[in-house]
Amino acid sequence: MTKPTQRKEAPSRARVRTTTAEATVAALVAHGIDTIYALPGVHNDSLFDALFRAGERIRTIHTRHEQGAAYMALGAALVTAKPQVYAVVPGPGLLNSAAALLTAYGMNAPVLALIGQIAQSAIGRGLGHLHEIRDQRGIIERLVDFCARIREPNEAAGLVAQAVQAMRTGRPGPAVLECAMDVWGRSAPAAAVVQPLPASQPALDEDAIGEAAKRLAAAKRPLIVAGGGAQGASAEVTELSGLLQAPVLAYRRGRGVLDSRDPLSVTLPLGRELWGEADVVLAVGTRLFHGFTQWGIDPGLAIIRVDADPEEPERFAPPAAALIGDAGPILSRLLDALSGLDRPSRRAEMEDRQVQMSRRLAKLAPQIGFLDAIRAELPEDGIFVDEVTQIGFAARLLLPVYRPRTFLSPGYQDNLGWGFATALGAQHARPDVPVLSISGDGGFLFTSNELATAVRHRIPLTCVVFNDGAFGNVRRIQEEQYGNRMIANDLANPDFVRYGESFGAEAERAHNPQELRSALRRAFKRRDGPTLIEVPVGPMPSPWEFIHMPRVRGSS
Ligand SMILES: Cc1ncc(C[n+]2csc(CCOP(=O)(O)OP(=O)(O)O)c2C)c(N)n1
Ligand SMILES: [Mg+2]
Repeated sequence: MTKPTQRKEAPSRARVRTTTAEATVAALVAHGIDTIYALPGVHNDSLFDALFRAGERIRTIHTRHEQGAAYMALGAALVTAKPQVYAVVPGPGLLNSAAALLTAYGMNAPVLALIGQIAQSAIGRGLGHLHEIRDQRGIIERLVDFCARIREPNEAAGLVAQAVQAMRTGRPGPAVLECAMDVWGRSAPAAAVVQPLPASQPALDEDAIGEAAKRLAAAKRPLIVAGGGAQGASAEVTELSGLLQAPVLAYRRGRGVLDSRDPLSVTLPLGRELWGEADVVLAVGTRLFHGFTQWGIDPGLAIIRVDADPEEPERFAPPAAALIGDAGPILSRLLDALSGLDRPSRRAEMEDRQVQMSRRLAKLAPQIGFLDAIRAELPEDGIFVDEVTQIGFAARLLLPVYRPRTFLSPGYQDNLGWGFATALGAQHARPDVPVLSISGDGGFLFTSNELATAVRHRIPLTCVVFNDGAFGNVRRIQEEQYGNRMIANDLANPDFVRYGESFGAEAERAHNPQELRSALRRAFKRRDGPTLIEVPVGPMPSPWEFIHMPRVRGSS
């Protein structure tokens, strides 16, 4: 096999030529990228050839649909907090991956998409070339903040560096590099390797820190709200919570920032009660969607925002203080400013309130039974990937989460079908811990074709499919709110065990929480390929009264 060009043997640098594809791959490697999730096609043939010739420096994981490649990159980005890359053909390839790109945007995940293009000179002319799409660039620009086209070999390294810098600067998020099919293979004298560009951080605003510290020190009922932007600042949030004796509310993306075993750790329903009582809210890396749009605000509530995005704090209502930048260093500075603070413990009060809230939530008993089984078997550092399904909705409220980045939830897109393929990427990027994907029978079939990818690449993901033969959530809404007029909610399913086995996955059926526990124990021991566990279930009690809750303060 031909190995990558050994520069040492080249007579002089000027005579070494590099293609755009080779320069792009070299730049990705220089940025620490070791995997590319991809689905090939003629527009990207030269890119795949460069990936072949890069040998072990970068692994190519090919999927069965472009959405699988993009979701896998998303899952890998969420568990590693590092940029991850996928590559697909233009037009249909781009659009097939678009829901995942949209989700990456909503989740501020650093996913870099390499998207092919028709021949450079044909772009924009509407001649009907293979996979041509009107204004591909314009479509991409609606989806991500950074998009550029590599037009010649010497632009490649610089544009990769800019894309990675953009993904890491300010509010993180996805980026796209396009490249025309005739440009990938074009060569030029090799350019110097471009070093990664620093992600710029805004200077700490000492006045805002002072204002925030003053308000927090004087607060009688402080509440911390943690979102996805707090995942990298778990230690600081935990320390602040202890110092202020402030409960920490997390719902989907902030779960795991404060260990659920801490009585100050709360999810939505208790969080809403505390929101109603709070005089100061410290919002870390969160849009505060529930607070602003459902629970209400009034002049008695001062809101301090910590956010990577300078535009975020002003979006709904002007904050009492806005601290812009990475949550970790900002919260460290706040901790310094608050040192010596002594607050009476709220442990007994919070333990009591947690018990009372658990009594109300006990209504979700069927979901709780399965979640208890999952938590009992999933190790403390195991990763749980949720879905838009009954067990997923309940997990957001009830599954104890012990560490940051171990609970993946799709945020405000809440797009059915994200779970299995995202979990596959998470498991590929973190082979050292078990990853558990849960789905409904509806959501699972969105990306279950990627079982073939899991088998082909020996990814030991465990997936549990809760099969109620329906888009159960839709069905319950039709029952309760539309006079039982049932439409488009019943599902004809495969036999999931035989389906899984036919791919070469291990598969079994579990009929209750105890059987699920033993099935999970077997699955987590298996490290050479995927396991599918089907759990037949009936309708489950609605979680929505604990998610969409009425106003607790202010007037509309
Ligand atoms: C991309 C997308 N399409 C449609 C929906 C609307 N939707 C929300 S839940 C749901 C049904 C989910 O069915 P299933 O996965 O079987 O879970 P169940 O509710 O039965 O537990 C649908 C269609 C969505 N959230 N996202
Ligand atoms: Mg279902």
